[in-house]
Amino acid sequence: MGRSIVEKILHSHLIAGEAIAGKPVTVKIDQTLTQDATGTMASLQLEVLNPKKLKTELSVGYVDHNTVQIGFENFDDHAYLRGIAAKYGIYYSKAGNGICHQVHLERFGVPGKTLLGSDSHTPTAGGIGMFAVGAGGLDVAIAMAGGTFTFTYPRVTGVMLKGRLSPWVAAKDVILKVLSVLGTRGNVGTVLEYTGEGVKTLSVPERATIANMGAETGVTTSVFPSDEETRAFLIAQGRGDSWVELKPDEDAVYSKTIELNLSGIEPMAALPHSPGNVVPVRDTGGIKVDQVAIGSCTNSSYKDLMTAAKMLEGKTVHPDVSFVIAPGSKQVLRMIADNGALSNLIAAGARIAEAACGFCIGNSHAPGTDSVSVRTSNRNFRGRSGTESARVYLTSVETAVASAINGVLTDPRESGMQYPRVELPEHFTVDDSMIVKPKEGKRDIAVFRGPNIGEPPVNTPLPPHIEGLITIKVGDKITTDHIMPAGDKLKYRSNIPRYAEFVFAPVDEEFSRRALKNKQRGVANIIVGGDSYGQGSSREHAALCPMYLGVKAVIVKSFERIHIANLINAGILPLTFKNENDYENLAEGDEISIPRVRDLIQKAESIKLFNKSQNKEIELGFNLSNEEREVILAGGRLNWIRNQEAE
Ligand code: MIC
Ligand code: SF4
Repeated sequence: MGRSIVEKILHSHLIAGEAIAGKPVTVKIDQTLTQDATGTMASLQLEVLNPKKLKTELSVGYVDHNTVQIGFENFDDHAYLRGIAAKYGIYYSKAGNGICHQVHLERFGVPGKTLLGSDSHTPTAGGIGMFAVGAGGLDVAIAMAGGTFTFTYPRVTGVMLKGRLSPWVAAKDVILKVLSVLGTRGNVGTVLEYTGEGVKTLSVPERATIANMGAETGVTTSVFPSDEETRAFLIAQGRGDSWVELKPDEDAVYSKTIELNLSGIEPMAALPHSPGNVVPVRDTGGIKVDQVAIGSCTNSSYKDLMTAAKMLEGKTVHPDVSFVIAPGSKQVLRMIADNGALSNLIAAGARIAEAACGFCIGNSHAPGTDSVSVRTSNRNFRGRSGTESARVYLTSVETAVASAINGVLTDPRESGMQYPRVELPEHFTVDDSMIVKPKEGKRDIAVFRGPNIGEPPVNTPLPPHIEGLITIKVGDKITTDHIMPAGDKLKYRSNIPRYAEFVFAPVDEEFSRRALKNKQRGVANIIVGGDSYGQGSSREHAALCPMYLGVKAVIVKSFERIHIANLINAGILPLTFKNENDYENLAEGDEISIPRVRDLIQKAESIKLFNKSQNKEIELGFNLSNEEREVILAGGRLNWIRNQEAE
């Protein structure tokens, strides 16, 4: 039987486990990436593991999220990260060099290799044919120290592309179309593999846009073939020798196939407040726009910014629109500066932001009260922009620029402009001067630690019984932005007690105080949720901070992949309802007990919860591998590793 690209890469990296969908496998990790928002915690954890030498071929630490630097915290954290990079042999990409995923694609991505990153958009590198997966910081630290990652062997869905995109239709519209088909839930355990004749009509940055935002469907990753386009991209980056061909066997078998005719796709928009709320732009009926923001790891490539610059040549944006552009990398910014496109953008009225995440994570350019913001980023969860009442629409660069000019959400085909075809350059400007290369064998480095750097939190072993309260009950599609908001709180990422004050703040500002009080009284906190709990960001703080507040179990209808792994690593018990209707039989404030929980987890037997307040019994299940059960019993991954070492 023929193999898909995913199977080929995973087979060549398999270390343990059976390559059967749904079973746990351990694979070799060739490369890792971290970014500063998750990287401080990952680094603290790496220090606990304290490897003599990293086991990866390449590890890169990027600074791209926390670059606003209001107060001392960000700069101090950067200095800490730089020290850790030098100490352990990690490449360090300085603030201003660009967004991790864009820079990694440009400078480090290699087809056929595996990449584990402490950021949910790590799959961006699938655009260049990597098997690239997002994970919590601890899993990435473990991959750096041990060179492996354990996860569920995926089902592979083939996305068969036909035809080619029409003028004004972009890669972003392709992934928005995919999101309209797959939605944002029910895709856990799947990988999307793009194949078919249509693939070769898409450049690597376009493929990267599609792979990037595949994260919003909840799939493990998305992978493209490595072909002549990939080769041309690598040659243009001065890295032609990294190229290998990668394609599925003729008789490759997919667990499911989706056909997508690129020629039939039209400009699309994701409406507030979910990337899955996708409609054609022409159906949106002229919504007045207050802000347009171009950038983020989805759409900040050279092609994206050149498209914007060409569309804006000789024009100015609508007087009522605030127009922001954040280039994806120093390379992109230099190239548009050198060829004059930057001047077009400035002349048109663009506010040029740093080559960083910026507006995407809500730590700058927050829109106004009740305003409409059209963005080329990948997430429009309520409040993520930094403004609770703002309505964020996600579109392509073409749609965003047409809207900036008209002041209303505009289908670019209706703009009356000539379509600006942008070709990729034969040579990108290569300048790695903001990437600090680690020196060989230098380990005796004193790492700077500012007052913001805390300790990695450690849990206690799972108790024999859980006696507690339902401290909060939430609904479906709770994102990690709901659990652990970012924006202006981002700077507390390396300080768990402080950051924990904001757990669930967008949903219930009192949660943190309530939970801490319970913890101090020796009462366990339990979270109850609905379907697809933990969507979005990989931030392990959405598990670490609840753990710090004494959350012992999370009971939901279903979990998203990265978040459940983070809960397990933190030693929080992830449970699901055997009968989903029992969701109704738990209310906030209910007193519950889970007798013999430790014994039942040890024996892998199903669990009964007693709702003392309602006098009801509820059956709960869990989907944990043997190792994961051990991790839960030990009170989290760090304890488990210590126990292993002691043995
Ligand atoms: C995001 O887009 O939400 C982030 C910020 O990049 C996160 C990582 C984080 O929370 O630090 C992600 O996507 O994983
Ligand atoms: Fe940065 Fe936004 Fe991409 Fe997250 S989604 S890595 S915040 S640009």
